[in-house]
Amino acid sequence: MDKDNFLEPLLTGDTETLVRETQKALEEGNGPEGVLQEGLIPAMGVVGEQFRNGEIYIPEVLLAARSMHGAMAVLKPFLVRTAGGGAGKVVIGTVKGDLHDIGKNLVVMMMEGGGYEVVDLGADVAAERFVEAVRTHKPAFVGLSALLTTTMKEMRQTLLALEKAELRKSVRVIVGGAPVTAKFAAEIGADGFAPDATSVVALMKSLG
Ligand code: B1M
Repeated sequence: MDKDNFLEPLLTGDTETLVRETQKALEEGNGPEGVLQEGLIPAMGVVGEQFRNGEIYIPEVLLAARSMHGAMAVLKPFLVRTAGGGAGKVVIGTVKGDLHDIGKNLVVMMMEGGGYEVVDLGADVAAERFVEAVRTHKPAFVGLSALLTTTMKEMRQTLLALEKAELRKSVRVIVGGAPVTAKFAAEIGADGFAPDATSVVALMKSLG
């Protein structure tokens, strides 16, 4: 599979072509996780590089994000095979001040595929909203995503808020997102870190 097949439609926001390329890759026998890891995510990485280098601007990145959502909708039925949520409940969101939700949405799909019932709070979620959701839904896990170095601190705030509400011991908190590391996760006292969506379920199973 060639990531360049996905790059051009991503860069031009051509959702129709991106969806077609995604379907074609599946029809050629590539698994949905392969299409993500070897095609769509590396292509999105190039979008990020071009943005960092000033070759493209926010409107192009927004178009790419919109097209990426279209491609993810094609993959979703293949990733979310297990119904019922028998494995337990998860509350997840992208932390306050952070609007990036593509990676978090992929993580949600993988969790659902792993049999978890997911309460997705969306993006830009304040610590208090996580606390409230834990009170309401009584999940086994809380998942926090951050894509900006400036919003990583909100993960710590969320953990502190859970602690203050005396809910910290009732949940396992897992964190992830491009700038997040295992070291950072340990520093803020999270229970686990997953570098990508495909390793999330294994991490959760290992935490029990
Ligand atoms: Co923004 N952005 N962005 N952006 N954006 C990045 C993150 C950036 C690296 C681009 C760059 O400079 N090269 C940079 C961050 C720099 C930094 O802090 N280190 C950046 C910036 C600077 C910004 C703005 C500040 C730009 C501006 O306004 N000047 C702004 C901030 C807005 C805000 O959030 N307040 C901004 C805005 C945007 C858009 C809105 C235009 C758009 C987001 C649209 C959306 O998500 N709906 C956007 C996008 C698309 C990107 C890039 C290009 C792509 C992100 C993405 O979707 N990647 C990104 C560059 C890049 O990452 N290459 C960039 C694909 C996705 C599948 O990967 O999200 O990493 P990722 O998720 C992975 C893992 O991280 C992990 O699993 C996922 C799947 O494998 N994972 C978890 C994620 N969450 C997890 C949770 C877990 C476990 C694993 O457990 C709970």
